[in-house]
Amino acid sequence: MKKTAFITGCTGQDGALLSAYLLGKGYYVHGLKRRSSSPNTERVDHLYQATQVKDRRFFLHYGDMTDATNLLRLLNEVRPDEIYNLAAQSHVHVSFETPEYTANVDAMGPLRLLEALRILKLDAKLYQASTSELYGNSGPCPQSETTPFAPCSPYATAKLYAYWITLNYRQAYGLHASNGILFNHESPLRAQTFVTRKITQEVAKIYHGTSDCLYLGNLNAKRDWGHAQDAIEGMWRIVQQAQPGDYVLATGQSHTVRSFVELAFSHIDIPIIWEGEGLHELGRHAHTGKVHIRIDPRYFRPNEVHHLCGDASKARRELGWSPRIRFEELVAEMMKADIEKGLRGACAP
Ligand code: NAP
Ligand code: F7E
Repeated sequence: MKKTAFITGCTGQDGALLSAYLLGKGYYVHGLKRRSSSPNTERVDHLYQATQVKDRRFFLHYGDMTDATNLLRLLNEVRPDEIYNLAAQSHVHVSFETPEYTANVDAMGPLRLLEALRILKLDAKLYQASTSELYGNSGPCPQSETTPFAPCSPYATAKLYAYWITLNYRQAYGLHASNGILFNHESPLRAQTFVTRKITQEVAKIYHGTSDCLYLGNLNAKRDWGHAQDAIEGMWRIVQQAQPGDYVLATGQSHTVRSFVELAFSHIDIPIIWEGEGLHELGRHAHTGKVHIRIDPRYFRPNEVHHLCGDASKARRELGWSPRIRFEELVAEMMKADIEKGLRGACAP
């Protein structure tokens, strides 16, 4: 029998990729979408259209993680086999500006889902989108499932509550509820305010001559950047386990923002040299001397996480999961996609 999945955050990067992945496996997919005055379903519109004619397996429902009765009603109507809670105010920097809202969505939202499961006595497996931000600057790299948490932002603190309440409900009520502790994962669908996509989009604009300078914050932060498609497969594998659990999904390699920038520029044959320090640092075209990167203090955070790099040994061992797409391939794919969008005129600011 075909399985049914309920995906919150289905209009985001991961939600769109997961929807496509599960539809490809023959699932019925029900996604939660927020009411918005401007379009917010662009990442899934093609899936919706492709499944409307003779193979109606993709459904979108209005809802919000701050609305408990809406979630309760939808879960009662859909009665899914699997729930993927991907909805979140997912931007770390923005969470310093909107801490209460972030807590409501990212901490209380998962609680509302868990309560709905308990009240409805739903026998569904739940995936909670936990994050490497839980570790903050807690200690040595690489971080694994046993590394202590020390969240450094309202986002990470809200996600810490979500992590523990998922684990509590598993222990207290026997729910099949699991945490995926995912390190940064990217794709051409990544939102434009995250640093990787911001870089590839701006470098593509420089290539097309519609921009000449990229403004960034901390160039020295290090992240374990994997591909979102690999992350999606890991999420699904976590949910397929006979027993619930908590798993790190990561590549085990980290890179600085600076090296991401250099690699992105290399795709348009611009070698970068760096000059100056701190707010006065800049990146120049090594041959023409033109300045292509400047620092803007607006992009520094009140509290920074300096280095994240994950140890996914448990996922390799128990899930048979390993990342397939290398960092260099990820950057190449994102650059190619943004350059092509620019050619089609979709790269306008
Ligand atoms: P994303 O692109 O920002 O997508 C977030 C999704 O949540 C969007 O569909 C968004 O809807 C929805 N959403 C936001 N607030 C909501 C609310 N109040 N009610 C209902 N839906 C709401 O994030 P992502 O990169 O796909 O990440 C997916 C999940 O994994 C998030 O929980 C994130 O915190 C977590 N995570 C991500 C990474 C990563 O590197 N990508 C790593 C670790 C964990 P709109 O489209 O309407 O904005
Ligand atoms: O920042 C630095 C910034 O916003 C990465 C989310 O998916 O992954 C993501 O959170 C680094 C930080 O991602 C700019 O200071 C420099 O050190 O792309 P980001 P993030 O904060 O790591 C985790 C795992 C999640 O869970 C989150 O949901 O890049 N940085 N200059 C900049 N960052 C941004 N956004 N913009 C800049 O101009």
